[in-house]
Amino acid sequence: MQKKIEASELIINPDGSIFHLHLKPEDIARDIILVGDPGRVELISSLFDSIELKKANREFVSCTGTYNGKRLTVVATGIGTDNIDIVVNELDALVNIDFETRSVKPEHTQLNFVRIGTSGALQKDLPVDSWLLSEKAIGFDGLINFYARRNEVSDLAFEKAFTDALNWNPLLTAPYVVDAAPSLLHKLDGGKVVRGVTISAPGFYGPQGRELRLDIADKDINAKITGFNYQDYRVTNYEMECSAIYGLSALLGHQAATVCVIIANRLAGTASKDYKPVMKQLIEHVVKGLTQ
Ligand code: R1P
Repeated sequence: MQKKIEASELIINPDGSIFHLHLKPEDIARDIILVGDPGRVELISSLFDSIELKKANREFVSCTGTYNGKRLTVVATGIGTDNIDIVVNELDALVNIDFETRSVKPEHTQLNFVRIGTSGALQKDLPVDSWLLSEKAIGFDGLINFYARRNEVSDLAFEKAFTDALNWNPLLTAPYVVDAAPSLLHKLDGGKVVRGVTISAPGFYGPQGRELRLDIADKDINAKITGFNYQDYRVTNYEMECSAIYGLSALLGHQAATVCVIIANRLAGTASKDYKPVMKQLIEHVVKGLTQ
């Protein structure tokens, strides 16, 4: 007999939907596209053959429909790994917890998560408007460190090589290194896609080495990251959600991948004037890859 999850731990709204996402168990597909920007949900769902439902609460805007006859759900996460903790745990609960008995279902349902985002490049040869598929993610955010079995889903040798090479500042959270699902990477290859290793930072400015009016603690951190190599890997880009999606998916038994449009190159000092047309092309590439 599975233990009952109390009302304080899993909050279900009066209409039977889950606390933040306002979605019910029957509302979501097994293939789920995650985007940061709520406006991107409209762009993706405009490609659907049919729309089944739209829901919104705070920044969590969702739409379920079909593309080429296959059911897909799009969910806007807003910015940051703290939001990913909410989104991935609630989507998992919708399929793997029985809302009537408030217990974990005996049969596990696996979800496929593909994040489509925007990102800044840390290598010279990744120009603005290129597409970056994250084989691995390095979490500067610390989210996965709160969960048991953290070491089981992390690349501990990579973590050690990285923290040694950067002479890691002990005041910062210990970074974790987690992998994408190979089957999803395979589906998303092709087109302009380049594979790489992505850092998810817990902020846009200081945590990604940007200085406006505030100096950062380690002025060499981005140069050290760009020059870091481990086996055949190099670190390619910064964004703010990928690590938590990979880490939670691995812990919960789901598949995940992230592909981003590079909208800034931090070495060249350049930024895209209008990344929206390239984002539309990337979205078409992803929905085709996911539904083939
Ligand atoms: C910062 O501007 C936001 O853009 C990137 C970062 O990860 C962060 O969420 O992703 P999205 O374009 O998905 O929002």
